[in-house]
Amino acid sequence: MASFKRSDSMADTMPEALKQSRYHMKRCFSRYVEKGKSIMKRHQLMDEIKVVIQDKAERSQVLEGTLGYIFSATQEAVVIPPYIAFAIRTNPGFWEFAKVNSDDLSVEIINATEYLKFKEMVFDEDWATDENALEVDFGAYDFSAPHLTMSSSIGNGSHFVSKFMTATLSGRLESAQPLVDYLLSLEHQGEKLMINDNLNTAERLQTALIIADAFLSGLHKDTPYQNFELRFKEWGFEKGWGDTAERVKETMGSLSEVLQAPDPSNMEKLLSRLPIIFNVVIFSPHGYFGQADVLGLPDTGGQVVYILDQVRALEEEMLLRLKLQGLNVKPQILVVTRLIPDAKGTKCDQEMEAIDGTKYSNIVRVPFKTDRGVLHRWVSRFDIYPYLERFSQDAAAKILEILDGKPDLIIGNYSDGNLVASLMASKLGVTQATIAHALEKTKYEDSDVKWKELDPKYHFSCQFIADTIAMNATDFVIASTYQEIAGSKDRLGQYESHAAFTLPGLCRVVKGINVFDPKFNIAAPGADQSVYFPYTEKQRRLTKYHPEIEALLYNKEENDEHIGYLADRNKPIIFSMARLDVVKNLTGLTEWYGKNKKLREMVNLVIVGAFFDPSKSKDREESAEITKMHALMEKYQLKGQMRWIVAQSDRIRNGELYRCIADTKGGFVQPALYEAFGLTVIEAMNCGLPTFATNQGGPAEIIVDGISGFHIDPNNGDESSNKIANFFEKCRVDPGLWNKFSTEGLKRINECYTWKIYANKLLNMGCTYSFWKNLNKEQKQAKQRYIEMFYNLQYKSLVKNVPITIEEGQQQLSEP
Ligand code: UDP
Ligand code: LCN
Repeated sequence: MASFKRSDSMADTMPEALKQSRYHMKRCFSRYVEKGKSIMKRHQLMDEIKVVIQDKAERSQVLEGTLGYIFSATQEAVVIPPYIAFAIRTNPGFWEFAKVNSDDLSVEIINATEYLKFKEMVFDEDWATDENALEVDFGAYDFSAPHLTMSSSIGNGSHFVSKFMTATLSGRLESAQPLVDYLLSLEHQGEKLMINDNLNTAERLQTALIIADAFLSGLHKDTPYQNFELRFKEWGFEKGWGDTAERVKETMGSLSEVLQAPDPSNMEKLLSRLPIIFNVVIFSPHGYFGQADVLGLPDTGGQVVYILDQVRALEEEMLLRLKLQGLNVKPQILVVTRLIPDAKGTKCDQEMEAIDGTKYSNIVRVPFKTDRGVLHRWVSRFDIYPYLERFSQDAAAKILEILDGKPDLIIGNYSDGNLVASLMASKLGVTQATIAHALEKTKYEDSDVKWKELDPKYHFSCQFIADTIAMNATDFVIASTYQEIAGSKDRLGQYESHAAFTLPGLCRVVKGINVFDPKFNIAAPGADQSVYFPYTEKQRRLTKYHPEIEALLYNKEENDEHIGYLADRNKPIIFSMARLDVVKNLTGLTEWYGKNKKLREMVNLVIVGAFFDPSKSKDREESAEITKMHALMEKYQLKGQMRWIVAQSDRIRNGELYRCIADTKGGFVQPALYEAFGLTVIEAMNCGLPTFATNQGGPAEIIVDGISGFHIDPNNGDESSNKIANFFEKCRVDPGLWNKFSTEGLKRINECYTWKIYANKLLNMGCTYSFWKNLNKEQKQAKQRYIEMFYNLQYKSLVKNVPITIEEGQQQLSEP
């Protein structure tokens, strides 16, 4: 059999491969088309093969070469007898499509658009064959922009952008004029920075830098900028180069290098030192967004924790950079969210709230308004779309008032925040970043093609279009992990799923987003290390909480806060904490534990999440999970070995709770069916808890399996619970093993997952993409016009289908 290289295309190999196993394949393909039109996922295709080729050895032989590779790389297939079209993902971001005739096994290679049309035939034949069905192609505006080409480079965009920039600025000295113009444009509240009009050409700037360098060489390195500020001004230099002679010399050195012969490392260094970002606006509209008593309320979770920690880290880094730039400026960060008059005891009805642990950062709340007035009630993130345009206008006015000018960077969070950020950034001409946390599209199978069925509940048509608009409008995307962008070998990336998709009857997005666009960057969050620190740091331990935590874990009584009890307190505790969504799979973990005798004998189980009365939940899914949890405790008779504690919103105490679990030589388990990133994983690791986390999503990247923790397969409970049990069994004989995993987890965190690393990366990106945007003004403007048209013609009409909440005393208007 011909050997198959990963680089070979399907066009070359598929016909021959089918021919080689013609007898079996003909039977398989007949089975595929037997049931008529459908979409089949990889596992379904494989199941059919198992039925057709029952003999294991024979099956292995058929699947051992090229065919096996094609089937294992197939994400799905669309069946429309007699044809079957395969969507084959050869590598993250690389797709091929092939249409096979089941009668004669002939193969036609098709493109993404043809594949989408074929797929639409399953759902809406008239629309699929309508020549004038709306096609959206964002790629049409990107043809001249540089792109990455290797899967392994995805997510490292800013580094590549520096390379592309150097190419643009290279050559004759005049090619560097865009950089000079950019430097000339830098200012803060009307005060010029870096250079003034005396140095308005690359040549003049280069000469002045040589003179300045000679002058600086004669100064002591610590000489403050003020001592030579006047002389520099005469030469054409303004503030911003540095606080001391040494720093100024270094920054000027980088610029001189770039002017002489641009190289990416000096380019990156120079840009990261420029005074570009003073004020940042961060959008997280949906609320409840607050600092106390909001975790556990619907739709709030990691996103709130992430943003508050992000702000603290960002402000600290901005203060440091401004000092080093020699500027006496107070940076401001505003987190802009929704004001909810019906605040349920939280502070979400307050207009301004200073952010703890910062000097100048605030939460700003702006209410949702409609023609009927202010909306008092909370609305789910799925129903939020009708309020966003008005919100973005009201928020813009408020922000301009507070900042007394435009922000320098606008960051959106989640679909709603990213759309608002896009609207505002394009209106004000400000650099934009987006953060998704979790994109909804991949969470629900076939959510695009089945949008009509799902829309009444989720309004995915609005969401997917809003997401596509924001991804294209933004200057850069901040992802927490590689898999969020481009998935893994087997799993589709969250962004990647927007590369080409279709909403039959509405629009066919033939090029949504390209994961090879250098706008994608990975900057993983951290956990607040003043809250989540190792259990071994005895002096810092918050012993005042110990009696409360002791009662929470061990007292025998059942009350509103905890049910179940731990009879044997000498056993280690395995711990998990999350919102009680189905996807978090806390009930799955409970079931694994219930079933695994050895694990039950070895350790106790403590779960934190939700509350106990299912009828009190606003969320159907949560309510069903609560009921299931009670049933499992009953079924497996877990009382005595398991404690279920209600959601805990005091994060300081939660930090100590993780450490108390570590005191028992226990572990943390994150069993989610899918987790976008998983903050609890890094919180636990920061506290020194050996961690077992899902291999589906972000945690698979955070933990190196068997070194800094363990991966567990949420779809294979027995294997996972045995993996946990085996670890604790080994620890009984070798206590050093527990310490090893505790230490290695911490090491991994400090190397890769801290807010300090994050803030540094984020500010560097802000600077890099602000300049990059400037270099590509025309292309960006053209794309922006296309986005506006899509927004106005498509998105806005979809939003009209989302009902507006009518509150008591408000009149139903004829038009929503
Ligand atoms: N959390 C909490 N109390 C709870 C459940 C969760 O404080 O009862 C916190 C948890 O410590 C973490 C965040 O909520 O900081 C959850 O973030 P994660 O990324 O794990 O999941 P998400 O909820 O965002 O999907
Ligand atoms: C949302 C999620 O689902 C989590 O996986 C993340 O950790 C969290 O946001 C913070 O980004």
